[in-house]
Amino acid sequence: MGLLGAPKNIENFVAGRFVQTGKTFTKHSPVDGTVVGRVHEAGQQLVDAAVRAARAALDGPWGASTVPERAGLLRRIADRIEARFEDLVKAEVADTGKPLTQARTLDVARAVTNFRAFADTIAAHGLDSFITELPDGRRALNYAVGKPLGVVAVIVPWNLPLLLLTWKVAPALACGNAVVVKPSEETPSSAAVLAEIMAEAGVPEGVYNVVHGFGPGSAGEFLTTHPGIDGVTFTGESATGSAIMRAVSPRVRPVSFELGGKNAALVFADADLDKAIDGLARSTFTNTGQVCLCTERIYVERPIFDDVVAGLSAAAQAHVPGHPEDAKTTMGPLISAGHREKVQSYLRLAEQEGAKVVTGGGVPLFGDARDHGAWIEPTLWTGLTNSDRTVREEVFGPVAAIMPFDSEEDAIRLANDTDYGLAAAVWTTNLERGHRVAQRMRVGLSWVNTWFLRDLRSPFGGVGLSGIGREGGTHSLHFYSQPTNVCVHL
Ligand code: NAD
Ligand code: 6OH
Repeated sequence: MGLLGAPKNIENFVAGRFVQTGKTFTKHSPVDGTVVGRVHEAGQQLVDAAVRAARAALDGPWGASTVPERAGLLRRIADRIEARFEDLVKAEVADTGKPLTQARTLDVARAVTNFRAFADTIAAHGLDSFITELPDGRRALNYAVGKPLGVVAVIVPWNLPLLLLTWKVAPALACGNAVVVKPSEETPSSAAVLAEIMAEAGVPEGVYNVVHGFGPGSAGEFLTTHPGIDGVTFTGESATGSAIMRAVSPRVRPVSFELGGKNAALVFADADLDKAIDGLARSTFTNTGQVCLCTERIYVERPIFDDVVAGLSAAAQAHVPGHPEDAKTTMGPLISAGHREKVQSYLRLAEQEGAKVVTGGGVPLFGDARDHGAWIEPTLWTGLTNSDRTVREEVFGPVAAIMPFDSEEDAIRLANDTDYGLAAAVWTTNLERGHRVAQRMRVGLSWVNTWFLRDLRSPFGGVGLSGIGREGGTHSLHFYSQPTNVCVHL
């Protein structure tokens, strides 16, 4: 028996129908290693069928759909997600082991918001028009018409599976595209439940397709190398982004990449210490540190260094690892045994690099079935510097290195000394400093005295190894639609 029910058959969804294949792989729960489901892996032919179904949908009535029709459809999808809320929560929790409370308040709640937010965005969106007046007296009216990008490949990771999938599918459908989604092999379930919801909401067949599988030699590669796709929107590791870029480069397709991070927090001596520690605890440990926005580098002004280390380590120790259904649980496992191997390799590396382990550093033992899961202790290090690999490479777990700084310039230099550039958080009660430092962060998103407070209209994305492009609000519309300019002589 799986964590939240009997193991499921997790099928592909192509042209409005669920499709089994001859080849399955097994998805295990990271809570206790039990089997969650058997996933039907899509081969080249099924991926091809999905891309063709998407193209056929664009060539049919969906291609002529109006903005009000699509905004209405997105709202119906949001309503149906609310109606099937607990099914999605169960799917997400079965795959990830995250606490039920988090799946309810963050993951599935955001899926609803994503569809409503992009219904509002598309309904309110107008493109520029202007009169051209040339020196020779000619005049013309220029206006742009938004067309869908076309067949969009949506490739998403396992950390916030439904949240990140809907963050891309909602604007893609708002703009009139048809999508072929490739969920992570670690989290196939919620995309399959969403397929049922799409059908219930009246999404035309072929507009939302799901193909399951892995990256190289599997559905991910078949999709990104398929000549029928018009663009790829991808969230995942930077190295995978690089591989996808190579895959689409022969046909010069646009990409939108939300990639890895090694995000910094800067804590100034004038910060409200309780609020800062509370915020740092959230930014380091939320979702077991598996959020692209999580903090893994914490720079603290020297006079308050010991206080921050003590406060944050108390917060780490207060975490309750446990069963997702237990209301007392505050931290779930890592996504898989394989990912825990990676995180543990950094726990070993940190010690080789001379880190002092302030708290954590090991694997919790439960004395029950959970010892077959992928659990890890929240871990904090001191004694590391920016030249250590542990401080330069993304771990993607509930870990952070805490390091001192002596001046504002010093803090900015240390925070910006990274190949990544997704997010930063500045903790200070000095208003001018907050703005000044936040603006100098080489990142896509800076927070002042908060973290992961997201307005879906704001631009989201990174610089450097953290990605290409921005999504969010009208920024998403720029990727998922292609303006056609019309110039009319007057
Ligand atoms: P991943 O790159 O291993 O996998 C992501 C997706 O890509 C999966 O669906 C996978 O099957 C697929 N994939 C892998 N290789 C592929 C290939 N060659 N061609 C096509 N598809 C391929 O990432 P992950 O381990 O699932 O997720 C964790 C990573 O995601 C971390 O690096 C994290 O920082 C990043 N992430 C970034 C953001 C962001 O918004 N910047 C958000 C969440 C996660
Ligand atoms: C990455 O792991 C989290 C991304 C969050 C969002 O894209 C969002 O919508 O807030």
